[in-house]
Amino acid sequence: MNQNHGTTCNGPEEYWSDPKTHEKYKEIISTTPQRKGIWVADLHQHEGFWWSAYSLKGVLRAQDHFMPQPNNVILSSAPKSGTTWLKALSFAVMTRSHFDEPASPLLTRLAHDCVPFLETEVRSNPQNLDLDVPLLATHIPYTSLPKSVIDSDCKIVYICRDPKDVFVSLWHFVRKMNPKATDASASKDLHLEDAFELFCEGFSSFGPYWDHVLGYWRASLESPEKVLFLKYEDLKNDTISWIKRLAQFMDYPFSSDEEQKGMVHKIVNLCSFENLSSLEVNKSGITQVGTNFLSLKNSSFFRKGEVGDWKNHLKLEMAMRLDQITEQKLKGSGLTFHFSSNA
Ligand code: PAP
Repeated sequence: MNQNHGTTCNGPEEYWSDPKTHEKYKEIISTTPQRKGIWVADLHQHEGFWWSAYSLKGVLRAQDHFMPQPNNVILSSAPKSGTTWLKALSFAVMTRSHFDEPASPLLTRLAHDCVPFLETEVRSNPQNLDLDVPLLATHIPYTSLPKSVIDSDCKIVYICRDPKDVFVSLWHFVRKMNPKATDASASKDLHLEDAFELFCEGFSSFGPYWDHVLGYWRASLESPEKVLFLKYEDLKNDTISWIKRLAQFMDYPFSSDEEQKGMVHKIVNLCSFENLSSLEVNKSGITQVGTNFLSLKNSSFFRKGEVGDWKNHLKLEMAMRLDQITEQKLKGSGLTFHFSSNA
């Protein structure tokens, strides 16, 4: 894969380190409302969402400079909604002709090393792949995406998940983070109840969660040819059908010959939680977020991979409260999560 993943930026690479640009973004960020949220550093409010300063800088940069290629497919999600899985599946679909020669890069690389984020540098393997795969990922809410993406022909695949499972996944994840930056501190003592309040209030990285989901939901209704909207639970329930739909949407449809030869099943198995979480790279590798912001064990992206693990963490009244918020926020949108709090 080449360094740009089939993607170009409008301007020299130096914009990342240009002192004037750096100062401009620092200035914008310093004027935003700032508070504690579910993250290792304070969150900043910008365009209706809460971001870490690191992500916000990346978003501002992307808004100013990112130019997609028409064949780019952008995999979008709020954190802990199924990003890693969607990256693996989409990458496997697009690179299936390379599976046996030698073997899929997914066997030796974290999915985040195969599909880069638009706004942040998250990687454990500094070597680029020599396959040119036009995939990118982002956690940026729809309304804050670079205008160049909205105006382009590139497609967007969005994945969302039951907010109760997102919250539980996020709480576990943040507690495992090991920040190196001086303005950050570890969250291993963050109590579930405190984190729950913050999540309900929308004070989570890229939150409020519901606003993130609704932005893409509305876009998928307006432009179904541009935005494919997926739910983690549907993907779990019927992975085969949804992979076929995903492949079709990305313009990489399976031929009947491929289907007969079991290619779809091969991809499902390759990208299954059981398989990916058992690979050495995902058990023992370390990922860096930014050059010196924080480090994470690759295994922290693979915890349980189940629907409904919230039942092992949330009291019934907490689950009911989150469901009520979800119902209220999504009211009238046509989007529903059919997940009973006492199921
Ligand atoms: P990210 O936004 O930080 O990249 P993301 O991949 O969206 O995280 O979410 C991680 C969740 O996806 C974890 O859920 P859990 O905490 O409830 O277990 C992780 O286990 C789950 N996950 C990772 N890979 C897979 C997979 N192949 N199949 C199903 N779920 C997966």
